[in-house]
Amino acid sequence: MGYAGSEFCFRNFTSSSGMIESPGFPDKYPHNLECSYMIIAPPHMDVTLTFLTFDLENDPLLVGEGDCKYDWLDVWDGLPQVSPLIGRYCGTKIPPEIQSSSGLLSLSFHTDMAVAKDGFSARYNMSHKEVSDCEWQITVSSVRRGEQTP
Ligand SMILES: [Ca+2]
Repeated sequence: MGYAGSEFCFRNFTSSSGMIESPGFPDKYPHNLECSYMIIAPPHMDVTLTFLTFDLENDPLLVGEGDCKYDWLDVWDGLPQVSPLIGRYCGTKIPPEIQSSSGLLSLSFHTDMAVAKDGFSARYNMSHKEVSDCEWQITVSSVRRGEQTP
């Protein structure tokens, strides 16, 4: 079909919210895909990804979660292949809500040469990082008179 390498298959998302769908969604996705999507938040922002629909070719011999053999969606907490893998998903079970810790989420969508399903759609949102402990700012107000008198 020629999706590979097209704008449908490699895309960066930088607006504050948006939708990511498999190529051709809601129709069946093409075979032999190696798609890559990156959601890139500005500094001090994080990304939350929420799946709305999910239907990828199932692996009937699936032993454990993440053992998908045919079609799968990988979600990385950062750059693809090099950052921690949050999960590998296939079948019809909708993945849990996913949050980045680095302001960057990557999705790798792989399909093999046979059996296509409807694919996936997900919504992402960027939000300000929650203030972490190391960013506490301590201010000491002046000691009230009267409390120090003996
Ligand atoms: Ca397939």
